[in-house]
Formats: sequence, structure tokens, C-alpha cells
Amino acid sequence: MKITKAKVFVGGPKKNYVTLKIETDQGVYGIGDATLNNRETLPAHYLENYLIPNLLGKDPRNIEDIWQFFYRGAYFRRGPIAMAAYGAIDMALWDIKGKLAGMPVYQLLGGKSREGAMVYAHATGSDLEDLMESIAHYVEDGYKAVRVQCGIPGMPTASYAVPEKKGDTKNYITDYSGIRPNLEIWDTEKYMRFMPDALAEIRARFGPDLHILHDVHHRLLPREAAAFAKAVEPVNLFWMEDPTPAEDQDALKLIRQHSTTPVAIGEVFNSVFDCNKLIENELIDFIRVAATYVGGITPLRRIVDLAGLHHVRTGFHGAPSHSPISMAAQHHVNAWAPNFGVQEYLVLGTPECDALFPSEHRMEDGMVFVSDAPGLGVDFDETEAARYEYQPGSHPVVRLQDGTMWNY
Ligand code: KDG
Ligand code: MG
Repeated sequence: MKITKAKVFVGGPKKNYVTLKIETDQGVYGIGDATLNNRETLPAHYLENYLIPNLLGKDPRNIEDIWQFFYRGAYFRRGPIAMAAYGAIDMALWDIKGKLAGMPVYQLLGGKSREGAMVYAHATGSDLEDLMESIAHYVEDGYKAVRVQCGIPGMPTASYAVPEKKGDTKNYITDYSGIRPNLEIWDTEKYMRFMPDALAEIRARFGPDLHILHDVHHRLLPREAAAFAKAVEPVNLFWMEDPTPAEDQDALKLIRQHSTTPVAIGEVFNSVFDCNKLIENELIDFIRVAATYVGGITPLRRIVDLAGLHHVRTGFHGAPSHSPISMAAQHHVNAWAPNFGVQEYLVLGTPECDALFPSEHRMEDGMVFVSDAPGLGVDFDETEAARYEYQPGSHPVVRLQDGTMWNY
């Protein structure tokens, strides 16, 4: 069996999904997602210019060898661009293998450990009352877990992922009006004064059962993060995410020494070597890697197994930039993983997105139910894809009030 053709598509409804389609001499094809938010053209170029020419003629059933060929063969290893490109190939090959076997991918991984996988939604508010309304909306919809982000009083601009004013529906993570980023101003003191009390009010309003998550988005220094984690202990958060920038892993020791608030980290990691020490030293509670950014299902499964040995549960990244293909890959891993925790899930099918990626995965009452269709259980409509093209976009950048660059 041979790979005969592979194509990359960039575009989507208000998104720049990078979709790879691999075709074979037996008529079976597979699809994968290489979307690297705001840098989408880079994995697309890597696929087109180097990886696809080297894929042609290979036996698509040798998933492991193809992964090792690209990873070891590159000499200069890792990095988000390369790993996202390998990730798309790997997902597409698992899709093909599932179709050949007539089985959904979760069966190839070892079968189901659960029926539904709990997901969390993003509640945001320009102020606390606005946020309370947003949380109430998700609770009414049956969500059991909600990430909460709130505008901070007195902050000169809206901070991470919250609307500037009530009712504003602009996409705050990616702005598709061009590649020059918007500016956000950050003030740690104001955040530290406001957010712990706001989280306590949310807990008081919604009771003990709601799983409350909060994303600090790499904004704090280690000592501040430890103080924050200690201050929010009575709230009993499901997790505190990315308290400090991910590069300084020793920062997490300080947080651990001072608090029992669960820590989730890993959405910017692209290899097991970014998280093996954190996992082995049991400095985190949830690992946030994504199938795309770590190079596909093959390496993701290894990280999940390592995490399981150290009581670390999964909480895979699922920001809106992930296409339904990588989300499907994660649904299969989630169905199998014995140490599943929660899944971030925001691909709430618009009619345009459903037409581009017809899928049999089902979302109900804050849970995802994985498809039983052979392969990944999601398809890609090339005719629909022809309607879209790449739109330049950007994340905001962050500065302190005096102009110092800070972490987005
Ligand atoms: O591209 C960056 C986003 O994926 C990130 O800001 C989203 O932090 C994020 C999250 O938890 O989903
Ligand atoms: Mg995050």
C-alpha cells in the first residue's frame, strides 16, 4: 500500500484551518490538522515543500516509522511549526488505519474507558455581573465545567480573552484584520486585588458542584503565582492554568510548596521533553498538550501514559483555532485515556464549519460522545474548502503600563 498524493488547504469560516489530506493507492484517504494559530502558513509551507514530497510512495500503515523518519530525520528537532506539520500527517495516518481496520481510532488505542468525556466552555465577562450571566448560560446548557475570565476594574484595556464591554462579541484571541497585533495593557496588582474575591463570589453564586477553571495566561511571577494559588484555595478551583510562563519550570515548585490549588500547564509544549520533568516531579495536576502541537496521536499517547504514572490527568488544549480534525483526534484519545481529566471544547459547530468538516462526534450536556465511524469520524469537504482562503490574523501583545513588554 502506498501514499499517492497529499494536499494542504488553508482557510475556513473565520479561521485559518490548515488541513492535510493524504490519499492512497487503495482509495482510502486520511485527514489531519496542522493549524498553528496566527502562524498558519508556516506548517503549511513545511508540509508542501518538504514533508509531502517525502511522504509519497511510503506505506501509510507504518505510522510509527513515518513519525520517526520526519522527527529524527530533521536533525534540528522539535518546535511548534515542525511538530504541527508532523501532527497533521500522524492524524491522517491514524484516520487511514482506522478506516482500513473498520474501527474507530479509540478501539485501536485500547478501547473506551468511559462513554462521555467532560468538556469545559469559556465564560467571559467585561465585569463580574457580565461574567456571572455568561457562566449561568453554560450551566443552563448542562456544562459541568466552565473556564471563567473577567474584566479587571481599573485595568487600562481588556485583559486576556475578555470583552471590552458587555455584549461585545469580537474574537479576543485572534483578530483577523491583519498581522499587526492589538495592544493590551496588564496590571498585576489590580488583577491580584480583584480576581481571588471574584472567584470566591462565583463559587458562592454557583455552589460546590460546578467545576471552575481559571486561566492566568502566563501573566504572574512565581512568587505572585504562589500567593494567588494560596489565596484561591477556599474556592476549590478545578484548576489554575498557566500561572507563570511555561519556560521556567522551577517556578512551579514554588507554587506547589505554598498551595494545593491544582495546576494545569502545557498548551504551548510541543514535545514530551517539555513536560517529562514536570510530570515526573509531580509539579502539575493536568497536562494541557494538544494533538496538533505535540506531533499527533502517536506522541500524545506516550505523554498520556507517562502522566498516568504520576497522577497527572489530561486536560487537552481545545482553543477555537483547533479544527474539528484535531478535536476528533483528541476525542479518541480522551475516550481511551485511563487518566482523562477534562477537554477544552469550543468548536461549537456553525453550519459553515459543519459543512466543511462533517462529523459524527456528538456533544450533549457538557460531554462529548466519540463517533463509532471507522477512523477519526470526521470528514473534509474539498468543495466547501474552495470557498475560503487565508486571512492574516494576530494575537494581541501585552505591555505593562510603563511600556515594558509582558507575556500574552
Ligand atoms: O493561540 C493562543 C490560544 O490558543 C490561547 O490563548 C488559548 O489560553 C488559551 C486556552 O486556554 O484556550
Ligand atoms: Mg490557556
